Amino acid sequence: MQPTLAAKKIRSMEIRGALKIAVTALDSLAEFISNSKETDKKRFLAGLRKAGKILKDARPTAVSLPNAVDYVLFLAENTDDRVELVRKIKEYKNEQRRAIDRIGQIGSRRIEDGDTILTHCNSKTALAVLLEAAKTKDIHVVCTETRPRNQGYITARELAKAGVPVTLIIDSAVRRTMKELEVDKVIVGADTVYSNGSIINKIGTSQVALVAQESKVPVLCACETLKFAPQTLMGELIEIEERDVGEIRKPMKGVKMLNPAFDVTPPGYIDVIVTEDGIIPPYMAYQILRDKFGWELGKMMKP
Ligand code: RI2
Repeated sequence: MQPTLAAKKIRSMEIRGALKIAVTALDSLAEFISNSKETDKKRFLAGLRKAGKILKDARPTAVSLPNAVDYVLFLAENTDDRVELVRKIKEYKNEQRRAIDRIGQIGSRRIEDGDTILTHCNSKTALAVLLEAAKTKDIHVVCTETRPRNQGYITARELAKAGVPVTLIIDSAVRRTMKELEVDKVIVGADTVYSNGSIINKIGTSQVALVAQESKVPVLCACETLKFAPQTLMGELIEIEERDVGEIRKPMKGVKMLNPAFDVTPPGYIDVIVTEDGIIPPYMAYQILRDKFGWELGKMMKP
């Protein structure tokens, strides 16, 4: 898919989910590289950067998207072999697929037989944990609707299709349900992880986490390391996407509406982040950025 078309589909959320949009960007850039007739490396790279920017600008919050684009640019700058470049992009994409499977396996060990687990929105990564756990354990999943785009319906449908007992609730029923249904755990995905271990996820996640803490219910976040944000080490904040208020309802005379798509949950409200490299406390996010990606405090300051 051409970068402009891919960006359009990402913006409209026809293609959505933090990992899916990153993988779509990888596919789109691989196609761009394969189709490019540009023989001059400088001009080729300029074109690739432009395509990358179009994709990055599609949605501002999930860093998986710019991280994936930047990785392709890094590879492209360091090779003249475009066939090899496309092969490496595909390999990176497969790595992300393996990451989800691994998170599913690792995370499912934290789920116990008989658990009732609440999830918010639709995270393929969180779902991988639930589906893996359901293979060997009896679990019951509570899904929030996740207004205004109702991604919770997708989660509920997928779980029901897999034969997992599932209950759908409205977003404002989280506190009551946590107690009524004796929820044992909360599991969510993430769009971005800050270097201090805060997570950005679908709007409402921080409220769910707050209620979970009040009820002493552990919160698990299932998230690939691709979603860790290196720029936050240097104090950069991640923009929270404000979407069209038309997603909420028709305009009301004299009423202003706000439609933020994400919120930030501080690390104190999250018990663990399940990554493909293992389960970590959220405060270890800096270590992932340092040890896996080589981003080290003090060494990356621009003069
Ligand atoms: P996976 C989604 O954002 C949700 O916030 C979800 O928790 C997160 O991306 C991670 O999704 P949106 O695209 O990568 O629905 O785990 O706005 O699928």
